[in-house]
Amino acid sequence: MKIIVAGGDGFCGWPTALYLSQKGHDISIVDSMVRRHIDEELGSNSLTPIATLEERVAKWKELTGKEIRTYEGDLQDFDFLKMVLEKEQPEAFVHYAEQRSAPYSMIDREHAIYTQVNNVVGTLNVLYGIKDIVPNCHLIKLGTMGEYGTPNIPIEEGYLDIEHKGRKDRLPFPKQPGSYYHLSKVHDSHNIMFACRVWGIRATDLNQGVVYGLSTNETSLDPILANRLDYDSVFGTALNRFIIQAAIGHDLTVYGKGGQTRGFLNIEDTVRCIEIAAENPADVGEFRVFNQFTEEFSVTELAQMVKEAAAKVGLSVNIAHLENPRVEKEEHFYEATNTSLLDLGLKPHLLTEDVIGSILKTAVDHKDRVIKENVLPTVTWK
Ligand code: NAD
Ligand code: USQ
Repeated sequence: MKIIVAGGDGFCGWPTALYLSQKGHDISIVDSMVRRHIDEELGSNSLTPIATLEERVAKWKELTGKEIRTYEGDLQDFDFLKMVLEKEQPEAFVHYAEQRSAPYSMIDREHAIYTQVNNVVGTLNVLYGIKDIVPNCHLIKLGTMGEYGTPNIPIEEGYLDIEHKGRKDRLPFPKQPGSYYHLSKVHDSHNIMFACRVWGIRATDLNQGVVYGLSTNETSLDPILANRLDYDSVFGTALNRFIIQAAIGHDLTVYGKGGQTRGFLNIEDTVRCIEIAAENPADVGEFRVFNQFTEEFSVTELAQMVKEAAAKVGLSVNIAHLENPRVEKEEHFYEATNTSLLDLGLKPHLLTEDVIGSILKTAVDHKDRVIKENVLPTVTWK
C-alpha cells in the first residue's frame, strides 16, 4: 500500500514508518520538525542521540534497499499538504503529527492555543485534503485513551449503547479529558466523525494509551536508526520516565497518591496496530474507534515494577510521592475495553521485568545525556 506517515520523525512515527516499509509498503514521511524545535525551546533532549531525518532514511536505504520519501512541512499549510497528497496519492494516511504533551499544553495561554490550533487545524486540513484529492484514502488518526478521562463506568470503544426515557441509541462515549492537549484530540474526533458522516470519508480513530519502550526490530538495526526517548517532565511519559529515573538514581516521581490508572502498550505493539488498521480499512463513511492499549496499570504499580527490576541489576531506587502538579483523580475506577485490535490479530508484547530491564539498559548506556533539572515537574495545571 502507499502510506503517508505524518509525524514520521517522532517517537511513534519513526518506528512505524520503518516497520511498514520493512513489511513492503511504500512509505513517505511528512513532518514539520517542530518536535525537535520544542526540544530547543524547553532546553531538553532525547535520552538517545537521534540522527537527522535525512540521515535516518539514507541509512535505512543503505541497509535495506528500501526508499522512504520525506516531505518537510506543516499540516497547517494546506498548499503544502495538497502538493504531497497530489504527488503521493496515498491509500492510507497515518496521522501522528500533533503536539502530544499534556504538560506542554498547560504551560500557559500561548501553549494551550498553539496545541489546539496545531492539532485541530492540521487535522481539518487532512480531512479537506482527503475529501478533495484522495477521497478513498483511509485516515488512521491517533487519538488518545485520555479523551474518555476516568469515568465511574467501564469505557467502551468509542460508542455507548444507552437507553434514555424509553428510547435507545448508540452514541459517542462521553469525553472528560484532563488537559488542553487531550481536549484537542476530542475536538479532532468530533471533526473526523462529522467528515465521515457528511462526506463519506473512511476513518479509524486509534485511542492509544501511554506508549513505553523505544526500540523495534527496525530501529535496533543501527544507531542512526535509533528512536527518540523522552524523559523530561514535559514530554517524558510515566513508565519511560521511571526507568530513566532509576538509571540516574533519582527518586521515582509518582504524582500524588499514585492510584492514577491508564492503559499502556509497548511501542512494538503501536507499530503493529497501525499495520492492522491499514490492512483492515474502515468502510466508506465509517468513523471507527479502537482503543489501542494492551494492559492497565496504576502509576504506583509501575513504580513498584521498576524498583524491583532495577534491584535485579543492583540499582537501589526510592519511590517518592510528589505533590501532584496536575488536577486529576488519584484513586478511581478504571476498566476499558480493548478487544477490537486483539480480534483483528494483535498479539501483545506484555510488560515484564525483562522488558523493563532492556529499556533500563539503554537508559544506563545514555545516562550521561540526562539534563537533571528537567526531571522534576515544573508545569502545574492551576
Ligand atoms: P512526537 O512529538 O514524538 O511526534 C510527533 C511528530 O509530529 C513530531 O515529529 C513533530 O515534529 C510532528 N508534528 C507535530 N505537529 C505537526 C504539524 N502541524 N505538521 C507536521 N508535523 C507535525 O509524538 P509521539 O509520541 O510520536 O506521538 C504521536 C501521536 O500519537 C500523537 O498524535 C500523540 O497524541 C499520539 N499518542 C502518543 C502517545 C505516547 O505515549 N507517546 C500515546 C497516545 C497517543
Ligand atoms: N505521572 C506520574 N509521574 C510522572 C509522570 C506522570 O505520576 O512522572 C502520572 C500522571 O499524573 C498521569 C499518568 O501518570 O496520571 C500519565 O501521565 P503521562 O505523562 O505518562 O501521560 P499523559 O500525560 O496522559 O500523556 C501521554 C502522552 C499523550 C497520550 C497519553 C495517552 O504524552 O500523547 O495521549 O499519554 S493517555 O494517558 O491514555 O491519555
